[in-house]
Amino acid sequence: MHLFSVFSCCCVTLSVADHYQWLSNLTHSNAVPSSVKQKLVIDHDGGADDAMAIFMALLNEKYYNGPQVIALTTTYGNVGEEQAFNNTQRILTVADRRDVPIYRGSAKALIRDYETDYFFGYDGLGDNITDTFEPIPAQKDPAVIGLIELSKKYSGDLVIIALGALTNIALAMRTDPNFLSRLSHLYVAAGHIYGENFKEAEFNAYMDVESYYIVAQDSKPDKVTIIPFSQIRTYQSISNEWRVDVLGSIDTRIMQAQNQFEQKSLPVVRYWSLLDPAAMAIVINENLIVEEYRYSNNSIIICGDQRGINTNNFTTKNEANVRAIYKVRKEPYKQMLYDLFSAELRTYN
Ligand SMILES: *[C@@H]1O[C@H](CO)[C@@H](O)[C@H](O)[C@H]1NC(C)=O
Ligand SMILES: *[C@@H]1O[C@H](CO)[C@@H](O)[C@H](O)[C@H]1NC(C)=O
Ligand SMILES: *[C@@H]1O[C@H](CO)[C@@H](O)[C@H](O)[C@H]1NC(C)=O
Ligand SMILES: *[C@@H]1O[C@H](CO)[C@@H](O)[C@H](O)[C@H]1NC(C)=O
Ligand SMILES: *[C@@H]1O[C@H](CO)[C@@H](O)[C@H](O)[C@H]1NC(C)=O
Ligand SMILES: [Ca+2]
Repeated sequence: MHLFSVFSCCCVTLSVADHYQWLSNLTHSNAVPSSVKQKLVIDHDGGADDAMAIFMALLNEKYYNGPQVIALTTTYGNVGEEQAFNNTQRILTVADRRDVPIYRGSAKALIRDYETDYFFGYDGLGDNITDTFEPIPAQKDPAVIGLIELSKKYSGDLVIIALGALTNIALAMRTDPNFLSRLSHLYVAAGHIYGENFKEAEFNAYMDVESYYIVAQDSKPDKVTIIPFSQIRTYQSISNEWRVDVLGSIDTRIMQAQNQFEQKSLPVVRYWSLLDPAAMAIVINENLIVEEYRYSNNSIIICGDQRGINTNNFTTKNEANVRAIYKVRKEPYKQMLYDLFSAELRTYN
């Protein structure tokens, strides 16, 4: 789906990790108990998959007493940052949550930019040109400052989920060395676990390779969970029919909008396997969705023709920098999606 040009530069040499060596395969985690005290910030790149993840978080807050969504921060990837900002306003308008603050983030990678993929249409939301939105002004502070300030205000209670290029997160980590330690948890939806079927760079990781590298370097296994797209595609590949006929038939304004947002991408896939909603499902109820995680010495290759490929040396917690989601459950995920998107119908019946 994505073609990448070879880029070589002045780099340190990184070894490719031995991918399937692991010492510990503990199942279940209770590292991140869901709590009403928790606050959630979603850093996203404005695609239809981001829209679905945002809707899930807002519905979970409203109908299941889930963490309060206290801000959305914008990055680039599926579309440019300005379009992501516009899309954020549309998404919040559809959800009737125009009160959620928007912080605008970086529009470019730290070092090298790549073309957006337009997988969800030129505007990232299915190219329905008749759609309009009432503007929501952005916060004065840029996303990096917003993230750092919110981590202070809600010290110990803030969960951040990153759904696009990692520039904002890397900048926040390097701007304030205590940023990560104040978070409750950081979930990073990016990268692959390298393997037979996943030999290419993953899109979000590739959009800012240096930022991924920084985030991995500064991570701690208690604080950072990586959600590799390879694992979602392997374990949560859902039939297009289910997405269209079952989930898509839920008769709410939000699902109708979501169907429109995916109108460019749905017809071209047989299986529906989107990273962002799958990652949000893990944030919402990790114990329901995650079957297995592994500690990993996780990084990314910066140089040469393997640029953007992740390294995952599975190891003990002591030697790991992240916890990587390894296996996820499909049926509870589908049930969660169905429950969330139909919650408002049940409430009024
Ligand atoms: C993986 O990590 C272990 C433990 O630190 C180390 O002994 C081994 O050399 C690493 N393998 C690779 C390929 O980096
Ligand atoms: C670890 O993996 C092995 C091999 O797949 C399996 O037999 C064992 O039950 C697993 N242990 C745990 C705690 O999941
Ligand atoms: C974003 O919305 C503004 C205001 O409607 C518009 O002027 C601008 O062209 C839009 N940007 C993009 C990239 O569509
Ligand atoms: C575009 O949006 C309008 C207004 O929301 C809607 O009525 C129309 O059905 C949409 N068009 C398509 C092709 O989805
Ligand atoms: C982690 O991997 C990097 C290469 O990606 C290697 O330099 C480092 O020694 C590894 N650390 C451990 C603890 O395995
Ligand atoms: Ca995304």
